[in-house]
Amino acid sequence: MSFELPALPYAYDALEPHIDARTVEIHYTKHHATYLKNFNAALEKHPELNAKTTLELLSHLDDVPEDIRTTVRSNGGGYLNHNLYWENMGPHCGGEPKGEVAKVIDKAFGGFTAFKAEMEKTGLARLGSGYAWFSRKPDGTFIIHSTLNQDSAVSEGLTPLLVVDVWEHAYYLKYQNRRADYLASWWNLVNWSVVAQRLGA
Ligand code: MN3
Repeated sequence: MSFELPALPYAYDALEPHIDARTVEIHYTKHHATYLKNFNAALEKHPELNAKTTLELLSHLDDVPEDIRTTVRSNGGGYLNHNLYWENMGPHCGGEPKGEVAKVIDKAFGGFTAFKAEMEKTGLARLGSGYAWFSRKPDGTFIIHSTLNQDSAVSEGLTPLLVVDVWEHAYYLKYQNRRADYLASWWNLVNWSVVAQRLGA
């Protein structure tokens, strides 16, 4: 068994003008696809792992055979993190969260404005490459945090609700080094109904 690239839930140009079509195309067909290819190649060496899901592998890295553990961590992480990233964006999205998501954000962060500021600050503070996340902890509380390179929130025992890729490949063509501008514009793409689904799951 091998994992597959999920179909992008919109056209390459659907995230314009916030993320340009060329960036989406390269990011999805080259970066994301390469993580997947390397992840599958590593798993081929261990057919005994066939029945495991990506989530199971990444949330129990210590159980992954040592000879492929680093590859699973970075390339399996790259595969899963991008799946989550594409899914939690879309055209005609953005705006403010509603319902249960809004309640959680108000309670944990003191409102949407403070939540946004914290996510942006966390994304900006991520030295080098990585992700900023809004996740649920095992104790049911919520956290905004970042991970380095392709490390995944799930490997830290967290349940990801919303993620933004802050690798330069996610924004460089349009924004060059201006990660802050990318993050500020990115809110126009957030698909809050996906966040609500993840919160309910
Ligand atoms: Mn990326």
